Formats: sequence, structure tokens, C-alpha cells
Amino acid sequence: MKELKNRAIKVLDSNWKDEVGFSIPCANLYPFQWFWDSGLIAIGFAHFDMVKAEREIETLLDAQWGNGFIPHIIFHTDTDTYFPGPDFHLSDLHPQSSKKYKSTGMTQPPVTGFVLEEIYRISKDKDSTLKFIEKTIDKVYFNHEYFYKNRDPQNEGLVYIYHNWESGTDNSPIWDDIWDTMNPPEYTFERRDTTHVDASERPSKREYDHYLYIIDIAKEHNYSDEKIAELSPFLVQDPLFNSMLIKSNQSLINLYEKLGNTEKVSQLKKWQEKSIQSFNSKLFDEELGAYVHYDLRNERPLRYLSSSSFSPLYAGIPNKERAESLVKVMMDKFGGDHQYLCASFDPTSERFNPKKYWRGPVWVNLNWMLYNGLKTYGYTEIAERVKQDTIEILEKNGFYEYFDSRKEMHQNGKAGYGGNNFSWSAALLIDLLE
Ligand code: 9WN
Repeated sequence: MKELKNRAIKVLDSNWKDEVGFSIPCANLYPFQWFWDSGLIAIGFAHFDMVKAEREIETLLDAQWGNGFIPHIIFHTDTDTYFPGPDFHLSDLHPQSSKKYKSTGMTQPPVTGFVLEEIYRISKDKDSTLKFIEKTIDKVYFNHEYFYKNRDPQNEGLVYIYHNWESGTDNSPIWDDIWDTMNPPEYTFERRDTTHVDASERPSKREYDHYLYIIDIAKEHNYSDEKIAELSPFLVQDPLFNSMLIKSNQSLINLYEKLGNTEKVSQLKKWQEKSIQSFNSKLFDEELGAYVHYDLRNERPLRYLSSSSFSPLYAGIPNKERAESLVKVMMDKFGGDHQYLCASFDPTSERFNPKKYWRGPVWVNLNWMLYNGLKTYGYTEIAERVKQDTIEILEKNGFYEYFDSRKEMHQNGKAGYGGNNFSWSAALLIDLLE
């Protein structure tokens, strides 16, 4: 185990960019700073290099916009090895975008709140870490305020995402139902991801047409939240995204209580109560026994099971009975002896593809959340299985981006896919091993 951990440390150190103070998710494939990657990477660094963990978060928060928004990619360099880059996204169109950094005009799951609490938990020098938190926490709070003010048009306590890249689960089969409602033009562009990674492991060209078209609509309106809410063909309440916000709310409450800021605690508690209530009444599907996405544009639930369906466990959202139901569905459909936990999409569905990105493979970040959530609800043995499965696939294959969920594929040959030496796979392994 020590050897595996040392390899993980090496991955993180080699993806670290000291001049600016951030980590790339993976060499070549992802050459900039990504929002949720950065947060998860900081958890790994906190175990062996607190200075880097703190700088990672500081650089991320430095790119915050005047309205509290934090972008999904911050373009620290001019490299054109990633598409679409800064010239396509044109974040300058938004009047309050960062003057210092070019970025995208979309966001990603808001992990920063719980990352601050994790860093505090891991820290051996709590006083100094609390000082760091005191310096940074208001920016995270401002980000949550942005979400509740601008991303919740019906004032439900549930925030929307307007792009599949905001979900972090880019080409999930769940989005197929939304693509069916659209007919974007055929774009001409040069894909860069498929020069780094086998095309069979990445989204299709036609899927990219949809991705670009949604951005074009947002750009036409200078990334105005109001206009996006009115016009974007993609407008979804995502259980994973909202779980991240709710988990982060709770962490901010815990940390502000330590810092004695009662005003912020009381506002956060108001958001939190409403969010959890709506989440449970709107996103739980009784028949499926788990949480699902809601398509706000077309006012319909998207009734599919994915690893996101179980992520509310990490945020303490389900009551005991619902937690029991989630675990049963997960074990029955995703947890057979021939499978590694936890496939990113329902293995019993005809849309399942265990090799293709978010259409089936196992991802370390979701496993890390499930492990922690299952433990909190008292499912110690199943949590342990998730942990051991994660360690085993990393040991067998290396620090890939995602992994085949079928055990037989790991016997001989490569069953790790996408980018290699991938930062959050390494960072979260370090945390799992502690
Ligand atoms: C688009 C960086 C990111 C992750 C996402 C993952 C993938 C990007 C892409 O890589 O998305 O954001 O170009 O495919 O899906 O979750 O944050 O690691």
C-alpha cells in the first residue's frame, strides 16, 4: 500500500504547476484548472503538502467573478491542445467576469465548501488551517449565494445546471433524452481530446455539436443567467450537483460555527432546510427507489439510475428508510460479484457502456463520495467493499481517469480508460488510504 501511495504522491506532484499554484487534472488531455478537480485534488495534497492544498484553493477562488460565480475551467495558459478553449468560450462577454483570468462561462459541482472542512479535518495544525479558512470562506459563501439567487428560478431550493459539462458527468446517457429535444447545426472544429485518448472512450462528434450549441446560445446573451434560464434547451436539476451544494452548505455551517459567524450560519440553515426538503420531495423516484434528475426545461423527471442517484448519501439527504432503499438498488443492480462498484450508469440498461466515459465506467471521485456516505449511514461492510474495489482497480491499472466496471476485463489487458496519471484518482486514493 505504501508503494501505491507513493505513486499517487508522484502523480500529484507532477501535475502541480508551481508558477501559478494549481494542478492540471491530467497531462495533455486537460491542460488547465478545473473547478471540482481542484477541490478534490486539494484533499489529497492536504495529507502531505498543506501549502499546495491551500494554494490550489486560493488560485481557484481568485478566479471568482464579481457576482460570486466560479467557472468550470480557468485558462491559465494559451495552449491550444484542448478544445474548446478560451477563444470559443469568451468569458469576457459577461460584464462581471474575472478581469484577471480567461475562463468558461459555466460552472461545475460546488465542492469547495466540503473541501475546506476536509482540509481542516486532515490538518495537523488546526490553528493555522482555521486562519486559512477564515481568509477564504466568505468567497465560498458568496458562491452559494450566487447559486440560490441566480440558479433557482422557481425558488425551490434546488439549483439548475444549463450544460452537461456543468454536471461533471459529461456524456451520461441521461442527457440523450435532452439531445432528442434539440437539433443543433453540424459544427466544423478540430477535436483535441481524441488525439490524446482513444475515440471509443470519449463522446461522439454529434454529442459535441450539442455541447457547443448550448454555449453559443448562452454567448448570444452574454452569459446572462436570466436569459439562460429562459432559453437554454438544457436546464436540469441534477442530484449530484445539488448534493454537492448541500454537503458544502453543511460544511460552511460547521466552519462558520467554529468561527462564530451566526449571521451566515442562520442564512445557510435556511437555504439548507429548504434544499433538503425539495430534494426529497422532487427528486426521489418511488418506483426506482432512488434519486433521479429533473428536466426543468421540459418539466419532466429523467427516470434513470446512475451513480449520481446514490450521491445524496454523501450529503446526508435521505432518511434511514430511503438510504436503505438506495443501498438495496445499488447492490442489486450495480453490485453483483462480477462487477466493481460503482458503475456510473445503470448496468441493466441498454444505454450502459462500461468503456465509454460517463456511460458506465467506474470513477474514483464518485466512489470516494459513496464510501464516505455509506460509512456515515452505518453501512460499514458495503463502504469497505467500495473502498477495496477502488484500491484494487487502481493497483491493477494505474491512476486512470475511469475504469471498466466488469471484473473480467481486469484479468488481462488494460481496463483503465481515458487519461492516465489522473490527479483526483491519485488524490482520493491517498485520502482513502489514511
Ligand atoms: C469537460 C477534468 C474534467 C472533469 C469532468 C470530466 C472531463 C471535460 C472534458 O474532465 O470533462 O469539462 O473535456 O471532457 O467529465 O468531470 O472535471 O478532469
